[in-house]
Amino acid sequence: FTNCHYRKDIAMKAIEKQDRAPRVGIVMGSDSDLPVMMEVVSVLKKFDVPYEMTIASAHRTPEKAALFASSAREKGMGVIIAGAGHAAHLAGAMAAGTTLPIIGVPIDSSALQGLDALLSTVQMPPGVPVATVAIGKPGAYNAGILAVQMLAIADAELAAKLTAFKKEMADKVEEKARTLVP
Ligand code: RP5
Repeated sequence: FTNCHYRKDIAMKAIEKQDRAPRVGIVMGSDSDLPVMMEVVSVLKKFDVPYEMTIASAHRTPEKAALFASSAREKGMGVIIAGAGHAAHLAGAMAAGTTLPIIGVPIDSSALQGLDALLSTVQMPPGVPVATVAIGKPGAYNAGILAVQMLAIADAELAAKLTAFKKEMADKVEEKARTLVP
């Protein structure tokens, strides 16, 4: 990580030691992506899903990125979430190196405010898909939910938590509707 204490503090919270095998891999191109990718961490913590998070760049540290992808399945991961900005090739690099599903988060770190990253992430060639979510924090949050939904296909306990989560959301909407429209 850089010497920026703010980022380091966030990273330390995310990289707290976990005693369970990771079920989700989280990778991002730079430490500057951390404030966005922490949205993923907040979702995985809410659902109590263990994860492994790292910084690896498709362009700056390609070997590290390739190793993260190729070793993910044997570590126990069921899905990888990759976030990157600018000409964002990290999610595609993950998809090239594993048969696990990949969720791509386009990060709004460039002058084009993430539109470049969105197109780079979503426009994968046939046969190598990346499930691409929205730009920035809302996308990272949804990437976390989507990862939990993928794991819940074969996990009844997680599926029950998702049902409760959906009810919670619906209740909040109803509560607001009752307040505004008596
Ligand atoms: C991308 O370039 C990273 O994912 C990040 O969003 C962007 C800027 O990186 P830094 O210059 O902040 O390290 O590769």
